[in-house]
Amino acid sequence: MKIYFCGSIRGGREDVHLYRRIVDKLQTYGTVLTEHVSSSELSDRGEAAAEVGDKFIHDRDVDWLRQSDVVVAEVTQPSLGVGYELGRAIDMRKKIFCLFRPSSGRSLSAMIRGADDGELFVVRDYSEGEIESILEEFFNKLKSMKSSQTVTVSSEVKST
Ligand code: 6IA
Repeated sequence: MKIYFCGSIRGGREDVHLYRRIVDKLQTYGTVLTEHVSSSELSDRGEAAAEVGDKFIHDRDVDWLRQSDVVVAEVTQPSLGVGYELGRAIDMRKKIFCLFRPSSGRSLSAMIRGADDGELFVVRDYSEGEIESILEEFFNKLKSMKSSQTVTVSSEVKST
């Protein structure tokens, strides 16, 4: 499974330790295309950032988004880039799971909270201690949905 993880970069790196925990857990379910988002060494001053440029970053990330099977976003720290990625992912009909911490004292954008349709786009409020268990819950549900779809498809094939 290819997983696209979204977390704030230029929007602020205060939650990077949580991004690391999320990515560690996500890696038990598949390949995380955007592992760098959780790196505490990611820096705008680095030579690598200057060399590749913003257009390269944008085009490569949109391409990864297209390739992904599921999108997981930590949305507590407001980030234009994360909001943009989520909008593009909705348009691509991706399965999206957003994580928000009410204990931050922030109020999540209505454009994210209001996009929850209980199916393809889900927003989940959580506290730090729950990270691993809510991801387990989400991926177990996803796996059982996928296997029931496979059963339906294979029985449809048999009946024709
Ligand atoms: O607006 P933001 O920078 O907070 O947007 C963060 C989101 O956009 C993340 O979920 C990433 O997937 C994507 N993104 C933004 N900047 C980068 C980046 N380098 N590299 C990869 N993905 C990015 C920016 C320069 C860096 C060396 C600091």
